[in-house]
Amino acid sequence: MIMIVGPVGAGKTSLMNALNRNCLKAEKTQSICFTGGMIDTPGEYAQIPRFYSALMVTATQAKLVIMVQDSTDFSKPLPPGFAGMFPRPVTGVITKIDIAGSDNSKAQNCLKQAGVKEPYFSVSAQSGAGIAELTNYLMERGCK
Ligand SMILES: Nc1nc2c(ncn2[C@@H]2O[C@H](COP(=O)(O)OP(=O)(O)OP(=O)(O)O)[C@@H](O)[C@H]2O)c(=O)[nH]1
Ligand SMILES: [Mg+2]
Repeated sequence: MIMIVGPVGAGKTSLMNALNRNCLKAEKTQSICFTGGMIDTPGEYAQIPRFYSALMVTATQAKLVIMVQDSTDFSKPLPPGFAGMFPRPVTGVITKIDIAGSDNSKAQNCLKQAGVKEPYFSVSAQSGAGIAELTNYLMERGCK
């Protein structure tokens, strides 16, 4: 089981759908949701400290946490050291690399600030870029 966390609109549900080879269009996630071997979380849970404890408790049901950073929107930064709060290994995923103006190195910096260790995976749920590499990594760790 994998849990996906990150700010509102960062592309968590779209990433989950891409990993599940599901071409549904993502709707806004309203609550913590277990589907297809993954735990999708609403962005508010990563942005509002009142919700952190719910994320931490839910993470105990996952083997690995994916922390998502949008490469086109830096207006909702992850808190410094955020990854260190999770009781599970955290993998960084940079989303929306298909969009013009996407800034991969800035996104890497944000993940670093949030305490996420490399390697980072850069993906597009839209074009499918990077999804196979991330899937292999998750499979090697027995998470998929
Ligand atoms: N071009 C492009 N758009 C993307 C990509 N991933 C997500 N989006 C778009 O970004 C918007 C937000 O995506 P979601 O997957 O709903 O984001 P989320 O992180 O699940 O958001 P919450 O559920 O609100 O926390 C949607 O309009 C998606 O279509 C991508 O890789 N490329
Ligand atoms: Mg969502």
